[in-house]
Amino acid sequence: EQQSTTVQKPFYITTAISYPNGDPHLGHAYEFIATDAMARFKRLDGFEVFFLTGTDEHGQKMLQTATKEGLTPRQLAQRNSDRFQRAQQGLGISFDRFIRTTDPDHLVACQDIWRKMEANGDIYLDKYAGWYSVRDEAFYIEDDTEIRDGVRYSKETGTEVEWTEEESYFFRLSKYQDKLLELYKNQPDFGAPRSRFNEVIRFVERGLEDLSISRTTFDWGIPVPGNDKHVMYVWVDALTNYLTGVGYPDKDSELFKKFWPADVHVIGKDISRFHAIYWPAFLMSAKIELPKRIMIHGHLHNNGIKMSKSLGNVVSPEDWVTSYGLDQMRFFLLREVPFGADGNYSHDAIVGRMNSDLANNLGNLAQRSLSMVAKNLGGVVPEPGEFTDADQEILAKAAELLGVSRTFYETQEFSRALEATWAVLGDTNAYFAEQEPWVLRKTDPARMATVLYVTLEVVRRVSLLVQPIMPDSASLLLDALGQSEGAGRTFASFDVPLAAGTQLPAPQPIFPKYEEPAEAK
Ligand code: ME8
Repeated sequence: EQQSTTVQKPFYITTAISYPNGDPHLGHAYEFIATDAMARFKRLDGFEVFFLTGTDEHGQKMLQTATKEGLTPRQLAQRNSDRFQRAQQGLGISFDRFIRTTDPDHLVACQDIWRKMEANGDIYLDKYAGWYSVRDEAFYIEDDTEIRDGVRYSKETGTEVEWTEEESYFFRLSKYQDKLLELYKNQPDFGAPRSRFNEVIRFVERGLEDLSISRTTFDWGIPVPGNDKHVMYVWVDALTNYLTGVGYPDKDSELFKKFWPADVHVIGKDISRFHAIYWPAFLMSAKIELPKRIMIHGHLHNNGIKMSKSLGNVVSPEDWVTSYGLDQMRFFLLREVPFGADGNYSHDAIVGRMNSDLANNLGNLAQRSLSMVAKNLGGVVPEPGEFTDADQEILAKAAELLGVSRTFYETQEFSRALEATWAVLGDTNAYFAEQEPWVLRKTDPARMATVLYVTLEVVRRVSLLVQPIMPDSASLLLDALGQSEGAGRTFASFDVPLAAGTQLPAPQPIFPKYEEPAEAK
């Protein structure tokens, strides 16, 4: 086949690596699902995808939590990293590697990039005296802190900071201020969305101080090469995971040559500075190509209340899967909130989406057209007659959806891709109601067959396109439409119309309406 001989373009995408100092929450799930949808979309669109995710296991926060729980940091990391990996599997996350920063190859990568930055004259030994937030694993200058009730907090994140004084290696971040501003100017899409990227740019414009990049007061980290009194600052270690994942420091490896630089790092708004300032500066210093894009998503709130471990209002992703179904949850999270924005979730909001978007607009349309084909046409895809203007109009709208989706996925605007898709479903429902195929059944069976064909053809295109978001349900829909597995379900088959004569299996409802559990008040 022609398909198999074409060279696939590579696409490298990552999530942030989670701190496994607690259990995965819905905010984590949101990021995993969005990144997974992107990875799946690119695979279906003919790219060779490498999708990296994992856990960020070193640092003072992990050490503190372990001590509290009576575990060694290694035991805590092992237990909770496993939980994160299982949670990802439960969410259908199609990662290619689950990296742990305690993996042996990661130590090699970190020590290598350190030596490169050092060789470039960007690392020096001095003394750090300043404010450190263990919760954020971040250093703050005094002006960015404030005292409330005798306790000092970071103004920006509200986390407690503590005075820290120790011998430390520093990275010459100040040297990169102009180079970073130049990067932001030359590559206006380096950070997205624009509003969040602008915050980063303003921060750099205010001036950068050199960054403390090692610690001596604990040893749960990667030893600094040549001085193992020091462990690396956890963010040097954490960011380097994106290189380790594709074979660094072996720059001649197949993996590295194919996939570096990364196409997209998907991260949340609280860690944009680390990714859009420190990370490119480290890479410039080590003379490694920069990633193409940092996609900064917003945070999810429970009816306006931020979720966090310390507030005790963490929602477990598993509970969501149990209550609503995996595909329903994946759909809701990506449809409800524009990806760069903060957003709310609530039981009512997800039930609303399940019932109107999924059960009514998609599920019902598929079920009604498929069961009419089953009942009246022996379950065989009919040969359509000549298309009317109404037929052509709806078919044309559906045919545009791949291009529209590509454009929105390119910028991770999942909600807009789905909105456009559901607009066509809305039009198709209106078309179906207008055409009244159930009346045509008696008056003009040939015309009924054409209307059913057109409707199924829209459902086919939509089913192909929603695979990245709802892999299981889309697969059931494509089964119901008699579409062969594998290549028949990639976007290469988007323009291959339903073949008349295809025998379809008996239709099964795919998107049930949400019903309150019996014991609920
Ligand atoms: O920051 N809504 O790990 P982490 C949406 N280890 N996203 C949220 C969220 C919420 N309520 N809460 C957190 C770390 N996130 C570092 C990353 S990367 C080299 C190192 C997102 O477990 C958060 O923004 O605290 C981040 O992108 C991810 O979850 C992991 O957060």
